[in-house]
Amino acid sequence: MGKPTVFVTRRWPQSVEAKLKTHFNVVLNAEDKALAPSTLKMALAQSDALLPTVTDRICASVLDVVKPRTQIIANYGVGFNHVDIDAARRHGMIVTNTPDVLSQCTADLAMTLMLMVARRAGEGERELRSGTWDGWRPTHLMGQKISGKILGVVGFGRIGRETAHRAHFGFGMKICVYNRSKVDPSVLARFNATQVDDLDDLLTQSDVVSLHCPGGQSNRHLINAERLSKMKSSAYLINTARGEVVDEDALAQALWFETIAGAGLDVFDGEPTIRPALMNCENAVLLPHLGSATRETREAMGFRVIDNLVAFFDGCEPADRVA
Ligand code: 8YV
Repeated sequence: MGKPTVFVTRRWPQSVEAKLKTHFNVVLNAEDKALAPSTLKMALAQSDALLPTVTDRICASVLDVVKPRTQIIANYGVGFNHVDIDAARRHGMIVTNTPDVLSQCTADLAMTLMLMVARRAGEGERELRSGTWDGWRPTHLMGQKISGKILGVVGFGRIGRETAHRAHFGFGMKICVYNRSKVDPSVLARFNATQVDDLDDLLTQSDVVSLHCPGGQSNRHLINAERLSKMKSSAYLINTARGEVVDEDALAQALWFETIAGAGLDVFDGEPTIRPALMNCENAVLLPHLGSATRETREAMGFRVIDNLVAFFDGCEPADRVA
């Protein structure tokens, strides 16, 4: 039997593409632009595996191919809310993701956003680059201290825990956790964390709220106008999870009227299009989905996809099967 054909929807780090080619016939997207649904359908009809990213909407209508050749959708990324899992199952395809390898870097970015927004780093950089900084003064761009404050972590999976670790051991923050299921007390004890059963309890007491739950329908607008109104006026919201978890119109209102102090966002509903209302908020730090964007992590994500594919085509269960 010849090598399986795998269709890669975006360019990957060179070393990963090279390794991929040693195992498979690889079809690359030379232009590295997000693909049209018709191209994704063609890929499903002609390739043994589809290797998508967050920029590909693998919805029911894309998966509805008369004779799909694809048996495995091996996602490059931990979040897979852009893949319709039920539809993939119906078409007899399995789905894998890339957990673990991006937890540390995504947590680092949550800390980056937390510090940038609380210390007004984005505002300061914009001021300096625009040539309007007129020198040091005691009241210039005063922000808030992060050390010793209360961090509310929403979703206590791998990335939430890595963020808690950095915040607690690096910045002496007290950790409050909200999670769908009960977290093992020994895990909470590692960070001296407390778990609350009601999200509102976390929102009312936290100085920083950091989102680490999955996207998808069940968490859509988890943070809405009502929930934002529970936050302290001095508090910050950090989102490195998925844009849809936050009602961004409500968030823009809260930022504009300063009912919360600021937000640090790495992900957006409908990205890469950003709501003008958010763009206009000086108290928001906005990054272009950089959570896992280090060479080490992006390579590790690719190698993890390869491990899943090799296992699958060898007739074994891939380690990171999610459906
Ligand atoms: C990825 C992410 O870079 O893995 C995820 O879920 O959000 C990002 O860090 C992106 O999703 C790749 O598909």
